[in-house]
Amino acid sequence: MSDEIKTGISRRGLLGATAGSAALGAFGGRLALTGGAAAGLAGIAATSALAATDATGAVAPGQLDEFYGFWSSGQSGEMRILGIPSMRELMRVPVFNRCSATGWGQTNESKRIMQESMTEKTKKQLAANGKTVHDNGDLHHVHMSFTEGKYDGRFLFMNDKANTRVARVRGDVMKCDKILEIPNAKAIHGMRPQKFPRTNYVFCNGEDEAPLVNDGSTMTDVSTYVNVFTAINADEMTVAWQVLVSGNLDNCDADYEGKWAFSTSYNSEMGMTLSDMTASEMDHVVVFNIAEIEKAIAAGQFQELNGAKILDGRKDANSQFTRYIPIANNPHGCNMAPDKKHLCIGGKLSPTVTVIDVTKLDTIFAGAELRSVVVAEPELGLGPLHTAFDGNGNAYTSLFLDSQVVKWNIADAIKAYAGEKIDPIKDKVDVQYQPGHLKTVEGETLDAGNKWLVCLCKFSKDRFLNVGPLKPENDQLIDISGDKMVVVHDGPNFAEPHDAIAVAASKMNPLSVWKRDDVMWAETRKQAEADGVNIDDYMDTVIRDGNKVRVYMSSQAPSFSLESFTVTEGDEVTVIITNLDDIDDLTHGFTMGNHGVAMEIGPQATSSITFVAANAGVYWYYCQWFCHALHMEMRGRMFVEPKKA
Ligand code: CUK
Ligand code: CUA
Ligand code: CA
Repeated sequence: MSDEIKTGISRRGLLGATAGSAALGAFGGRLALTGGAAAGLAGIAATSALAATDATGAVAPGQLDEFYGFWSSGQSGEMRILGIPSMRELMRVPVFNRCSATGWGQTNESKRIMQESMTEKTKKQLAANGKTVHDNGDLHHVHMSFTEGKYDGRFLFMNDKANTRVARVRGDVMKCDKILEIPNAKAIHGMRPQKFPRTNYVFCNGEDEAPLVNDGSTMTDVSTYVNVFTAINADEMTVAWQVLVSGNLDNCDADYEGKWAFSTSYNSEMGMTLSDMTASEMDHVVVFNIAEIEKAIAAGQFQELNGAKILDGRKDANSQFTRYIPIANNPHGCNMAPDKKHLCIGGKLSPTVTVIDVTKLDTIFAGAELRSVVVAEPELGLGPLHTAFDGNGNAYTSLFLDSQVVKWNIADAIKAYAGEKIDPIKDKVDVQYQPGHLKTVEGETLDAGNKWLVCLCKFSKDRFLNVGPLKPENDQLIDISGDKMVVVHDGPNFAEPHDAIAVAASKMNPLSVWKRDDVMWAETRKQAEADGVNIDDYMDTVIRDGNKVRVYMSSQAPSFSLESFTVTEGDEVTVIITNLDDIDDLTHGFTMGNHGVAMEIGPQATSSITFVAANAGVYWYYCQWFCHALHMEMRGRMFVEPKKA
């Protein structure tokens, strides 16, 4: 297989079998635009595809990737967009972090999003430290919205473990539009959108245990500690409901019928130390019964705490909201197969993956023995964390301790569990090193692909030039189209992608130029209207409002409409800019020298930023986004007059 790919041309490729047909699919969309007879098209497609992508996943200059890869970035707090199979980084989308280039976390538009759902406690905590927004986040999981089990391109959702938040990024502009701080829960970790009938909910796991009323009355009385599972209303980005659980929550997923959500727990012991957390033989996976929960919410059987409707799904409550299926101690990954039937739980401390048949889950709510829904438990290797799937019934599990990916067949694992003499393991490949998540293209959807697997390794050690004690991670591309898996590409990446998804390019259609009526600056528009300024047109107006000054200007390459403006020492200055350029890729910026102020203004966008002019003097502002041959000249002066005595 790999030999065929290496030569670039093979009988198989030209005939459009396995490898060739995958490539054909990739380029069919674009070539279709050129018209022509079907036979001719197929021929062209095969040639172009072979020229554009070689066996290492390299995509030739000028050629486009077949898939968008949406990457988490862990403690960097942003979402990244990579091309697959090239593994080229295409964009960074700031979400929980602050961004020097775009002004995310500084512009009024982004601060509104970051502050919108902040709890009073968080506001107090930030204010006490001289801040108005968080500077950091810990973004582990990025997932796209679904319609009927397939990606629909509308939204991407992502967690922040550090500050207990969930954010949403719009698929049309690739900017964050909502950040929700989740009340009652602590440390949102596992997070998944509902897959069917569409993403009405985003399910979120609170990983850390804390007293439900966390007011400082006790640390030692662990019986007051709880963990909270949250369903977010995905359209509104509000909390729909919460369920109290026994044990903590790690990773989660949802089924393909819209009936269930699942969460792994590594601390059923409710231990507070490492030895306590690993004390039991078994932990569990929690099954959430969505219909029963919705019924109870509709019937008003909830308690309200900090604005959220909470149900008690702990073991002692004996509710119909949850079931706790015993799993070998300290499981981790929670991955639903695209066969709509099998849920795979990574053993982590156990060398096994536990396979649960979700079509049998009704029986355990009717009293059947909890482990009766386990249909396979293949022994795969050391440290199984996460599992990905292709469209042929195979699963790929990362083995953290073995530094390997193991390919196994789900049907064979089920037969083996039933006593048949059959080895479900089909192949193992070394990866470099210590893999966490791994992803096939669209493998968490009904469109699961059979060509590429991305493996996100936590260590890179000797794989790259030494850049000091802090090394990059290593995202590896693996060709899974043949019987043997082949690692074809190393992709160094900065801290620290946990997870990624791949979405067919044909499912995404982002804008190149903003629409003028975008909600992103709706609040800014209101203020401008009150000031009698039309932000959709040329503007060069300075409004004085006590010690608040609002400076309205337009940008059009290579100049700002205002070459200078004047304020008084101590004024609170808001600069509002509309970029009147409406050309692809013509972004301007606004940086105020020596004021720590910078923002991006995309084509046809409006952005605003507020700062206090503390020192009298002349200050240049300039466009920091290269936009024109005279980009350096795109600048102007702010004069700060001394305060009159
Ligand atoms: S977790 Cu990082 S490797 Cu946060 Cu999805 Cu498993
Ligand atoms: Cu405008 Cu550079
Ligand atoms: Ca445990």
